[in-house]
Amino acid sequence: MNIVILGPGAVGSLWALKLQQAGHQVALWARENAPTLSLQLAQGPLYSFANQSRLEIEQADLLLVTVKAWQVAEALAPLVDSLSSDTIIMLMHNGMGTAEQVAALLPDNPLVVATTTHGAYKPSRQQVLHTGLGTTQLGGVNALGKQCAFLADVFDHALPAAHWNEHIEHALWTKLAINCAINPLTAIHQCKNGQLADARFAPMLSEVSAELAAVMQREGIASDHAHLLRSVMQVVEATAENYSSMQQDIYYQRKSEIDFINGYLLRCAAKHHIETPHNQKLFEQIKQIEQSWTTS
Ligand code: KPL
Repeated sequence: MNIVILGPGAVGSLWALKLQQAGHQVALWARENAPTLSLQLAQGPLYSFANQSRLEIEQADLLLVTVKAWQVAEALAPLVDSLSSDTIIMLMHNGMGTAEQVAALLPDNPLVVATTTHGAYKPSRQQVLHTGLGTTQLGGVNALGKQCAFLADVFDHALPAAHWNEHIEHALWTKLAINCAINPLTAIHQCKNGQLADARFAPMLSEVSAELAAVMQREGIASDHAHLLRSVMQVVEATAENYSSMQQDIYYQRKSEIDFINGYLLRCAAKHHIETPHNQKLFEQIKQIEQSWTTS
């Protein structure tokens, strides 16, 4: 396939290398103004990729969007006129709420969303490390996207395991619940994920999960509080030594994904007239931290 990766951060670069090694024609669309960019996996060989090539965009069978949720609409806008309506758009990032934005920008394109638990880290502009084996779930958003189940084989061949999920919104909501609980708390307390196992965080983690379960049920996603809390605690344990992406964003004073994580939950809760004070509190605390950078 002709594949363009929009936003080759850690996860995007990992997929760029793995898809290229699996035999696909892969190009990048990064912010850097350079005709080519090189990437290497750990100490492996350096691979060169075309960058910011309009021709590659016009010929793309798949555009894999791996920028952060808040960057999706802005990053896609300049490419809209060059994209064919046959190009599959695949979104892969934390949080929810961007599929609606992309559907408005590109209403005729097949739209697919993906969620992955692979760990990736980019210690420099060229090098990417695969820090944790995971799984990737893909699923269609619109009618054309739902016909793209073959992509699971493409992704599974490049970096196993990948599965097609007919109910991808279930997987996205479960991931959202995990991110709503872990990300803001680790960012506010500037701690590793594993430290959330401390008893002082138990009431907050439980309340956040209960609010998520209530909103999910109204959104038609089968879920219960105990099951969600278990999923959160499993990730706390499995990623105990990691810093969450929001902890890192706040540490480096970068804009966080809060609007598409707890912020998305708050928008859904408001639609259903459900009170979600604990998610609201976490949302406001992160917003306050972000605002303190511009006012100080
Ligand atoms: O997705 C994550 C993130 O950091 O954004 C978790 C699952 C919390 C792992 O750190």
